[in-house]
Amino acid sequence: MDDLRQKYLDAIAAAANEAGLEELRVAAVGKKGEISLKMRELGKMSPEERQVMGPKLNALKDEINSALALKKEALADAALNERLEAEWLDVTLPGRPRPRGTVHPVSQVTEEITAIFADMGFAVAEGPQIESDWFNFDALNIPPEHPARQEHDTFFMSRAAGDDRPPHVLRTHTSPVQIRAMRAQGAPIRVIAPGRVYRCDYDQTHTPMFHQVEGLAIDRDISMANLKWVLEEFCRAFFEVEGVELRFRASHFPFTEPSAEVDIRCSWADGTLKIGEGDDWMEILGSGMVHPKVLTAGGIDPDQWQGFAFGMGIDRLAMLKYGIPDLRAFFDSDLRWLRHYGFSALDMPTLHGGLSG
Ligand code: 2NM
Repeated sequence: MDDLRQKYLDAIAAAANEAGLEELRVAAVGKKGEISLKMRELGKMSPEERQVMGPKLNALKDEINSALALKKEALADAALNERLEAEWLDVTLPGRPRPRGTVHPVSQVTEEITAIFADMGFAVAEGPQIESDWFNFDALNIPPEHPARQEHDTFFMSRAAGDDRPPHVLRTHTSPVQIRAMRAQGAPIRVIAPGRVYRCDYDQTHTPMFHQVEGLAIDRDISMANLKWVLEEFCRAFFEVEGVELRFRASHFPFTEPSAEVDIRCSWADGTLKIGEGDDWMEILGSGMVHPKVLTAGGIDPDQWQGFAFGMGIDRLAMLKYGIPDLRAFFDSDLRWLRHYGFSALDMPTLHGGLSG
């Protein structure tokens, strides 16, 4: 009986899985198992023998049964641990792959500018990038022989041979959009016109395509004082600095009278730009009161209405605000540059949520 006991205890200890364990149970204590057969033999024994062997066999059966139960539990534990190990999951991983594209700084800054002026009641106007010379020049008080036509480095579209009409141009500013908005909407009007403009010029600080935003506010009694407040409010919000200071310098544009170029107070300590402090001034935009001839071209009576307009370069504003050194890299489509300077598509600029995250 000791041999039997040792044989089954060793086999149970060595069982690799539940199926093997079940085979052992059948072989030992199943209906026709070795121990069960031995118990059946008790009937043929003498009472004295039975009195000794009965309890021994019962004890052996109990011992084998409890060894089977313990081993079964151990095997179940091991199987569970194996599953837990295999089905391990890092719940801190992102649920979906991150989008790999980014928002271009020019798009980001355009959205920022739009949010600021929308808050002051300006709508966004759009127009064609290929313009007639009338909308791009004549309507803006730039007649054919005006020197500004040459200064604009205009791209001209070609005409079919024998077609003597003046060629269309790639718009050199977004002012033609303002003319179209005035003619479509009349006065009063408050719009900004952001978009692509084109000039045949390429060096460190010029690209043949760049981005401009122009603003226009016409009403009965709009003055330079309103212009000053709107531009100060814009700069405070855009550069996210409370103490902005602007300086208006008399200037000249064909489409405004009087005209002013606007500088912002800044410092250039250690080669880094700080807006709103220091002893330097940096030009950031052009502005003025819309010329009566321009109002007339826009279908608005200059004896009834007046207003201001301004224009600035979006690309340059993006460079200043986000410390981007080289303008030309803006339009190289270099993926490393785009990932470095690009914005998350979820950082939508709003005045309440913070313009730039
Ligand atoms: C500037 C400077 C000054 C301007 C003028 C107009 C329009 F169409 F209303 F007459 N829009 N923008 C303007 C005025 C643009 O850019 C430096």
